[in-house]
Amino acid sequence: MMILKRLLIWCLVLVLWSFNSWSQSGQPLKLWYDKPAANWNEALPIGNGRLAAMIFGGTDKERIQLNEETVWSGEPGNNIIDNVYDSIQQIRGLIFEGRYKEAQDLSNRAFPRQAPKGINYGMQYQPVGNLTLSFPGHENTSAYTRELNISDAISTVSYEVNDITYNREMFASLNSGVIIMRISASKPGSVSLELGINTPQRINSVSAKDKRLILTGTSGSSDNKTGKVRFEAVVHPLLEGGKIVTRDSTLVISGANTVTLYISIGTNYKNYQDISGNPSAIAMKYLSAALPKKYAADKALHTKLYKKYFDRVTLDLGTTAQASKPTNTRVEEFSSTSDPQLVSLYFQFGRYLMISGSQPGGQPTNLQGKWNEKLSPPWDSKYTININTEMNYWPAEITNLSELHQPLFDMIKDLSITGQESASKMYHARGWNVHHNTDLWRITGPVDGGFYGMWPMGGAWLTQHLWYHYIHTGDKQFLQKVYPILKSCATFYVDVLQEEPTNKWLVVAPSMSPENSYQNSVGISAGTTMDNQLVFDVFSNYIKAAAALNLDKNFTDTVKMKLERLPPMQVGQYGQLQEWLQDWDKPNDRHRHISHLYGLFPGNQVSPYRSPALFNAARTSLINRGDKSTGWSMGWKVNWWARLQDGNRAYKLIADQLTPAPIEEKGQNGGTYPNLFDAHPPFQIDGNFGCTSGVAEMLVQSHDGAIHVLPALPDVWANGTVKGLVTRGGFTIDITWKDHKPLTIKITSKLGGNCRIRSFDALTLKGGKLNKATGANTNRLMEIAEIKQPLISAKAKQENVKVKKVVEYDLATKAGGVYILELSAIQK
Ligand code: FUC
Repeated sequence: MMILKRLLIWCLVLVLWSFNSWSQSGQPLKLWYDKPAANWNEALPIGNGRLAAMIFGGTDKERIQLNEETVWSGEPGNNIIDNVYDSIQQIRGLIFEGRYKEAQDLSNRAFPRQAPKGINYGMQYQPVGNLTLSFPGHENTSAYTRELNISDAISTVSYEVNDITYNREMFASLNSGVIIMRISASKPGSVSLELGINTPQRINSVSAKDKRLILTGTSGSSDNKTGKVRFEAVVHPLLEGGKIVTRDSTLVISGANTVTLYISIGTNYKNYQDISGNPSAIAMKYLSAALPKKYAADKALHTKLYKKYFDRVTLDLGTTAQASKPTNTRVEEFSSTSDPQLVSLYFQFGRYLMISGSQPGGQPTNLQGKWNEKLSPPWDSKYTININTEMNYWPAEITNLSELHQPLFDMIKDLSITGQESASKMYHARGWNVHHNTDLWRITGPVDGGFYGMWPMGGAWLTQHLWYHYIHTGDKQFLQKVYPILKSCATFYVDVLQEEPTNKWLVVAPSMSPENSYQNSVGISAGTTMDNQLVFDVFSNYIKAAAALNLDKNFTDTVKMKLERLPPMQVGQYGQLQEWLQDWDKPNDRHRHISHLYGLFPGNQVSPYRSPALFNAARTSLINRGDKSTGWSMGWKVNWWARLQDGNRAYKLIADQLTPAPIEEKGQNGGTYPNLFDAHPPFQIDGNFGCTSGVAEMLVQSHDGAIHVLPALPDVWANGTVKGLVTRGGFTIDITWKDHKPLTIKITSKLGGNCRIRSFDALTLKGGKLNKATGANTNRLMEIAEIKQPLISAKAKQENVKVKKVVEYDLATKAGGVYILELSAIQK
């Protein structure tokens, strides 16, 4: 009896220990399932930036869907329609005369909805194909699990057949640049399978020779462009025991102890204007470098490289029993259970996707990151730069993945060259610009016609990312390198701004508030709020950059003069932040784009402390637009509610995001697929990144002249720890909080300089004295540009939202210094 009692106590201790160990940060974070994927939205993504794959985890039939980031339809070349300057001038005239419908009609004629002859509206990101594996006799299995461990970026499948346990381990190696799968079994000599490869690409060939599978193909053609990206995928199995037989187009392996598959892919793409590469040589280069490496060593190095990024940030919001359930069940049950660990998993999954999808030297993540099975994916899986591409990169700086921002910077550099054609031909302006879409070939002209495409602001928004990188890293060399791009972007707006007739403000015209309309099918306008905010940021950043580098005094003066004449923000009749120059907003407008709130996030032109009227107005606009929408729209809303310091509403949006995605892959109701991919619907990766950024913004913000710790904590996150978030000024922040109050804040200063901390609770400095903040923050990387006083409609009845009182401290830091702040004894 005694022994039984002891045993029971031990069991209890063990259960409690294992349960507790789950809740510690540092435990493996996993997506896992007890069935193979029934469709693509259940398959699991791996990637190393250049290559990407979706793993279905089938037992008798496995499919690995393959992508390579430069397989796009078409060929080099821009898409600028000739002789449109006169039409643009006429459209401007009509807008300023208030003849908006006529302006829209003319714009629709000058820029037709379908690409006119000789022009293209952007190319498609396309798949390479599928690796197929058949395991005869593996139809009926037991003890099945498949998982994606995002702590080490390895995916596994495991099951039993006839008392033999089969394991597959797979990763896209950050080390050797190939995709590797190892198949093993608990009994020697039990691995037998047939390997095949196929592609949906129309031009292709599959062959099996020298114990290798080889797939070659050419990308598709669309609009006026011929598909010219050639690719080659090579699959090379390494066997331990057993034998391999080469058939026509398959490889048959039998009786092996283990099989390790190396998948290497090359294309002829060198850069946006050069496709003279040799796909076969590139595939072979990666393969021959990978093959001699030992599997275990490659895996260890891959994991090490991955962890270098991933481990920089940990988030512990607590764990409940839900965490032990399969991931799809957790998504299904999220609204009816308490599952804070699913939020931290989802947050970290966004970081996983960035590490796996955006590596230095490669392409930036597109609408589907790098994961796409279709020849004609939704919106071509291009770069939509009136929100989606930028959203992909919101987590880059704040979640400590700064180097992975690089592919976006490279694309901006390319666009600053190709965009000179659109600036000069379409607008007779200097500098560069791009409209609302671009692709692998760096097109810069309008896409999808006058209604969607007449938005010459893509460069204005994209270049904000160059600035974010600088103010988070303080990297002057980087600033020097990108300065010409910032200057040339500012030059475009110096040239292109028009004086509007009523207030004589300088505005962009024609343009639009992305994809929204103020009259039936009429969206064309001048001086939309978002445009004004963007130009304000382009000019302000440029002025700060020129000052930091001590350059171009004369041009800076010109930019300053133009900046003075931009329109102020306006509060309209409903107390809303006006979307357009005129008070045209409708309170029942539920459009997914809420572009005029750019100034609230990611911009920093709306603050509860500096501009309370705008803060209230932005809040009213957001309330009017409602919560439920497309995935990316909800992702944006998490960030907005965080900036509005309403943690509960931000959390509500996260919960909306974590509802199961609709079966039908269309419409405007987003959610989450079983594999945690965001549903627009269909799958679109931006919502993943938007939410990841939003969670970080709920915990730390640094856009408003100070580092605000825990600015938007929801009631449900009473206790927690976050480590490794990065703020402007190069400060790394760790926070442990209890009962909604920050217990300790660890600040690591990379660059030195004044660290201004803002908190709802009084703080003390461990081992020193913490001074209350005085005057403006002397840290130039946290400088805020003064906005104009807003204009407020006489009709506006504004609700005055109570903002919680804050305390601010100044801490003089040294580069490399570590500082611990603690909750003041009076607050405990
Ligand atoms: C914009 C959005 C759509 C979609 C597309 C890719 O056009 O309005 O919702 O996200 O981009």
